[in-house]
Amino acid sequence: MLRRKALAGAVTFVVALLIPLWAVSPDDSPAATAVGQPPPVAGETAGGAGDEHEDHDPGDWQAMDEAMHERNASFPAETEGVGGQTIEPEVLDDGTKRFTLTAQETEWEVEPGKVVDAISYNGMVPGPTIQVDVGDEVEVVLVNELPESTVIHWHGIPITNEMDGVADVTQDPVPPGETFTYEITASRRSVGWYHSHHNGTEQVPDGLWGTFLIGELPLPDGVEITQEVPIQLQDSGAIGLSLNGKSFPATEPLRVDEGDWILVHYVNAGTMAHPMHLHGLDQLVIAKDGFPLEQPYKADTVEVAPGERYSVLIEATQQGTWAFHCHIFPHAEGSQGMFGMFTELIVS
Ligand SMILES: [Cu+2]
Repeated sequence: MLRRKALAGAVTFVVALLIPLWAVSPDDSPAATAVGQPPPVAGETAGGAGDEHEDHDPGDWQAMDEAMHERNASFPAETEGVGGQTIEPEVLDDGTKRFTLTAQETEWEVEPGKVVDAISYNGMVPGPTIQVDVGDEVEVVLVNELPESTVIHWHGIPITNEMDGVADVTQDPVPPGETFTYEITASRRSVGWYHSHHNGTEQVPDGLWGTFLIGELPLPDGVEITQEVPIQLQDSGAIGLSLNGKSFPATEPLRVDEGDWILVHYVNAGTMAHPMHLHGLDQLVIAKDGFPLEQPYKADTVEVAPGERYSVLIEATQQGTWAFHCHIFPHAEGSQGMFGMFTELIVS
């Protein structure tokens, strides 16, 4: 059903890595670290993009190049945990597909040595990817093992009002230790997502979101895809600047063969827009928020605002290792090398 070769299956290798030297402060409230910050270079103080120029020591260019090279060469670095894994439903006697999402506190390794106090569905960030067919009856059982209340909202998914999952608007919050069952009729194709709608400023960027796909997008004549890959963007909270819950060098590269077409769904679960730029290969935008475009268009940079989804086809027309990143440089590349929202598309 899922037209995706699991990226988790891609061959990765462990490379010795400089343990990041910035301190992780699990006690910091997410509100206090509203925007994920790039890691500092060894020997420098932590700081955002605005500090880069002042921090730069032009006399030390060889050390800088060496440190950058070491960091960049460690990609793709191995970490504990893979987010967004496709979850299999329990199929009830009447054919209803039942999924269980357990909200829980989770230690999540965003990049090597950086383990944060996240919250998750089923122990992974992003939460499990749910994929069903058009016409399916779906139940999602929320089990709240958090020390605070929560709910789940179904963003871009056909829903009745009482199942919309907004605390104090359509339902009471689900307290710690309680469960709530959402009933969803998958009546139309969707490229959707789900997320907490209770204390959203903290719960969502700390880990409570995931992708929800219904059916398949129509593709242009003659196009067959070999992979369907959500790329879920985050920039804040415990998780910080990341793609699919990991920061470079722990982001997952996309590996394709020359001539392949792949379908990428950007899902922005963060708090700011991210212009997603792919080097060398065109992005053909075919759907916005799961709605197919009457006139698909090509772009090399696709800006994805919070809450939005863009679905893009990429044809691997040229071999090589292509940089693939958010084009806000303070989200992806600094004096320490690549970080945060940076990965590679490798065509062989
Ligand atoms: Cu960005």
